[in-house]
Order: sequence, then structure tokens, then C-alpha cells
Amino acid sequence: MLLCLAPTIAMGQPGVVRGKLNLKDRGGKSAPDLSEAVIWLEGAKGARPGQVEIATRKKELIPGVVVVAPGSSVAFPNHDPFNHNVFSVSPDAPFDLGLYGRGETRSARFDRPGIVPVYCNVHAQMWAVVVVLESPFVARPGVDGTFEFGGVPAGTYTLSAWHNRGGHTARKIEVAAGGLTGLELALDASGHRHTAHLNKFGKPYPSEGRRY
Ligand SMILES: [Cu+2]
Repeated sequence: MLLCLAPTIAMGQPGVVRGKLNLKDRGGKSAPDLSEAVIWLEGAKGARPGQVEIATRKKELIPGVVVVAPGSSVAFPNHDPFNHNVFSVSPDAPFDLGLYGRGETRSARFDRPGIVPVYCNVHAQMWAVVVVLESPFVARPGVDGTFEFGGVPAGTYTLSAWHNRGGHTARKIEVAAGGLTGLELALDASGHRHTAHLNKFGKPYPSEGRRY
């Protein structure tokens, strides 16, 4: 006997939310690589804390953008043959790991949701961002900006996107049973200008001549 249960199952099943992020860069051109952006559904909770790693290598923090749930810790192993001092002055997660050398790892914990810039107090060019989100629906888009969340229960959410140059955008969406596709999100980085951040003491970095 053939039972046709498909419509009933479809009504109650969580769906797929799919779309595309576009970022306008200087001169109105679309950014060629959006894989560092973060897209998530606000209004959903339950992301589980874990542990991730951002390494210091050749005076870079790699990867530059990570997403974690509140309560997670981030380890910062130093692979360079000189000292780094990873810190954040963000009110959401202030920390200062102090100076430490090659082969050593120090960690920081991120308890509150927020977008936390992380720097090195020795090398002004080093940066990373820890995005702390409660939502279990987090996507890192493809290079072309396409994104997808699976298993989304029907309901109202805020679809949010953040990019290091493009900032933050958000819009309300209604996800029906079975999902929602064809979404478009836009960020504008055409007016973005790099501004120098301050060191952990709130002072400008010495411009030249420091060696560790
Ligand atoms: Cu450094």
C-alpha cells in the first residue's frame, strides 16, 4: 500500500533559507570575495560553546574572522620566532594575554554576544574579529556571497550580515514551513576608510623602530 504522507511532512519540516550577499566596494564595484562575511539568523538561540584557534603567523592573525557561541574560548598559539601580545579593549570581551613567544599558547574566553575586534599590542597591522553569536544558524558565505541555512523552523527572524569593511545590515524575514529562498542582502563599503586603531593603553602605536 502506498501512503502519500509528503504534504503533511513538508508542512511540519524545518526548511532551507537561502540567499546572496552583495558588498559594494570602492568605485561601486562588487567585492570579489565575500567569504570573510558572517550571516546569521537572530531570534534563534542554542549555539553550543566550543574552542577555536586563531594562530599568529608572520605577523598575521589567522583566520581573521571566527564565529563562536557565548562561553567559547579562543586559543592564540604563537608560531612566530618573536613575541606577540594579543588583546581586546571591546566592552563585550576585554582581555590582555600579555607578551608571549614562539610555541606558547594563551586563550581568552568570550561570554557575551558581540563583535569583538582583537589586536596585537606589538604589531599594529595584526587584527582579527571574534563574532560571538547565540544563534545556531550561522553561515559563512561562498566567495560569491551565496549563503544557506538548513533546518530552519518556520517563524520570524532577523537576517543579519556583517563584514569587516562593510559593517552590519539586518532585515526581518518570515520563514514559512519549507523555507525561504531568493533573499538578497547588501552591504556598502564604498566609503570605507582604514582608520588606525589604538594600542591596549589607548595610545597610538609607535610608527617605526620597534623590534621584538
Ligand atoms: Cu604581534
